[in-house]
Amino acid sequence: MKALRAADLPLDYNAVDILEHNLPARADNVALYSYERTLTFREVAEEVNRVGHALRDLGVRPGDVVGILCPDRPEWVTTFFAALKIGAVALGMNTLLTPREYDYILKDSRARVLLVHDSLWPSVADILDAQPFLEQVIVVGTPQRPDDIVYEQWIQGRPVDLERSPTHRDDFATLNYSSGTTGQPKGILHAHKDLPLCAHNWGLNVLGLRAEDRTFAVAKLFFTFGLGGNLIFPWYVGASVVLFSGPPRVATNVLEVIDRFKPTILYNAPTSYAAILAVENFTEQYDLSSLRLCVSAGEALPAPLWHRWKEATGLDIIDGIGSTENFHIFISNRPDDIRPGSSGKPFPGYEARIVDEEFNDVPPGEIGNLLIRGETAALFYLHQYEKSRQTFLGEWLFTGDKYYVDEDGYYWHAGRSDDMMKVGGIWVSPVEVESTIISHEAVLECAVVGQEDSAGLIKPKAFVVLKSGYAPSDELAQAIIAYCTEHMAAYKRPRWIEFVDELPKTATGKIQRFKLRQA
Ligand code: 3UK
Repeated sequence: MKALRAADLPLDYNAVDILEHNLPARADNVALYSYERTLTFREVAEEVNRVGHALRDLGVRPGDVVGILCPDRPEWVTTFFAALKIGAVALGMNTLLTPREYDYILKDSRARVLLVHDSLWPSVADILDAQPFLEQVIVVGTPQRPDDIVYEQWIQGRPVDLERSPTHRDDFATLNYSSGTTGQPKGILHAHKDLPLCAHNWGLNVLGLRAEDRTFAVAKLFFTFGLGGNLIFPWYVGASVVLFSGPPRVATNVLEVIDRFKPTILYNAPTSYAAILAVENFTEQYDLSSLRLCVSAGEALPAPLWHRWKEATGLDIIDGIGSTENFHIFISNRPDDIRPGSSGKPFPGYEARIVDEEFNDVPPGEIGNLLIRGETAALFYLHQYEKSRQTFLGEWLFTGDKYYVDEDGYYWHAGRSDDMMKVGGIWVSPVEVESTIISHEAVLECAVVGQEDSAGLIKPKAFVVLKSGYAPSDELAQAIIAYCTEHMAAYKRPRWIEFVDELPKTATGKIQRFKLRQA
């Protein structure tokens, strides 16, 4: 399993090649399935060229930013590749943000053109007039203002061939905003080279994607987990993708898409695996037999959940840790080498170190800060000099994750640097406590944060969402605490349990422990 290196790519590489290398050999194969349209590779490539002409006509030049605020639909994909092909930067925007956040991102990114779906119009209507950099809005669907251009008309009659911009492999291709625990979201740019490197080194070498596969991601294309897994990697190997434009939070939506479009690979986040498992008789109601493999990322997948999924579906889940900073996954389990509950091992293309606060390597079994060296790391956070210097440490990237390695070389996530607790002078990972609590029969979801006790010392507190059929009570709280004492070192047990209806989460499904700490 040899890693693809940046130096293996030609200097004048453009990542639109990931789409176009499928022509002519696979031109008439289906590239994209969706409720809206089904498109072959040829049809996608031709529409990409039309959009490319349309963007150039608007004056979009190499290096300019093109915003995409649209559900996962064909127009998302064609605009994305068109931007890359003409040397512009595609900004995939989270569809779940507030007007204030869109205002910040449009200004910070300097986007000159914005593709917006009419369903998302209300979120930007009030902020579009006051944009110093934005020049043109393209609407997918019904136009909202007299000067807005409608996508269909915009591309109509344009030539179906277009010359590639001779981008350098290090030119920027994508921009994504990642929300931190504090402050404004951070703009993260990736170069053309990062896309084939991730596709090759994880999608092909680790996951084992092949041309016969059909992928489906619950994670949307605006998130690099979805973008890589459900567009870039499958097309890199000639496989097809299933796009779903609706809300993925509803587990039955996800099940319906699988039942109807028959993907072979499912990318999902742990929370959503749990939500599917909570749907009664889901394996009888929906046909999941097309699936051969599942992937989990975004947060740690607790071992009990891995086993419950395996028991219910017979399918393995490949858990891997990735980040927007690295574009995608950099430590991963493998189809033939899975340790449930762990993130697996680094694979060719990435190296990992686990270090203490002075950057000395810590011995196996000891928790430290995870550093990653690989050629897909971003170089900086846009307009955030100080945060950039704390994260991008030359060749090494400070992930902000706490990890330890077991005696067999598997990496175990132990929370974020800022979520860790010192309890009685010893590190306690909220993730470990959570995975014990979640294995209790009454618990659907939980989050553990540190809270000061009467002596001002930090102790774990658990926020628990119960499964339907269970009601909050003091008895149940005590039973869960007793269960924890039985199943792990007693000092790690939660001292308090608070029952809640739901946990605060980011748009991408990560539990926001900092919100619980503040509460
Ligand atoms: C956490 C995980 C434990 C971890 C992502 C796959 O999540 C992605 O990107 P983000 O920038 O967040 C990165 C942070 O999320 N995390 C992600 N995966 C795991 N923790 N186990 C995991 N398997 O704290 C990491 O630093 O939103 C995931 C591919 C692309 C991505 N962007």
